[in-house]
Amino acid sequence: MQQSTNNEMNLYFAPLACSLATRIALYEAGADIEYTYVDTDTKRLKDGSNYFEINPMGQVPALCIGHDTLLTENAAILQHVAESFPDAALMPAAPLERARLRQWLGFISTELHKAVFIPLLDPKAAVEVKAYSREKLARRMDVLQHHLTGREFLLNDFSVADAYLVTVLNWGQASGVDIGQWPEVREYYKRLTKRPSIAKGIAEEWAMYQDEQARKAAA
Ligand SMILES: N[C@@H](CCC(=O)N[C@@H](CS)C(=O)NCC(=O)O)C(=O)O
Repeated sequence: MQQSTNNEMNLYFAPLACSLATRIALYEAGADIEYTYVDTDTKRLKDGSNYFEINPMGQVPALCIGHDTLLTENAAILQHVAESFPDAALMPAAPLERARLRQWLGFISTELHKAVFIPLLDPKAAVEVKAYSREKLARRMDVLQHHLTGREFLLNDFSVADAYLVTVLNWGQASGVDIGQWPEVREYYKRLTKRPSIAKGIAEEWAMYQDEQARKAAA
């Protein structure tokens, strides 16, 4: 059931990219919105239009709100979704707990997503860049391992930060990161991927990802 009157949203996404976090948050909220596929290699939509004309960074996620408002940056989009669908309780209410949510969104975005996983995933990243990211990986995963010990979620309850973290941990295999080295992190990931919103989002985007790969291989 949709829990907000704000139903004029369109999420620009790429399969299994960081935009999956927003999809999970929207599924948690029961939001009925549009989803538009972006080929992040060619920066084209399915109808051939140039995505740079929509988002000059050419990145996903981007959330179109109404007809002419574009919100970018996963951390901002996730907080906007949480605030637009308050009944889903995707972010805490108390100021300090909200600050903790932002702390984790910042950590996931800058310390994990951009500093570690993107260079490891990017076939164009130089060997030295990958080595730098690998060197940064252990301390960041150790911090997660320590924090997640004895906890179900990053905060007291499920939040958009969990949607983002599970999205990034989902890149473990593709990036050559064995998250099994951090058992609490692995258990957290395994537990969260059973959550219905996450299982559905990953299954749908995995199928789209395979289609995309097959299409590109055939081209
Ligand atoms: N700072 C952006 C980064 C988003 C980002 O890195 N998106 C990736 C997919 S996970 C992307 O669109 N990559 C294509 C590109 O950078 O050209 C955010 O946090 O939302």
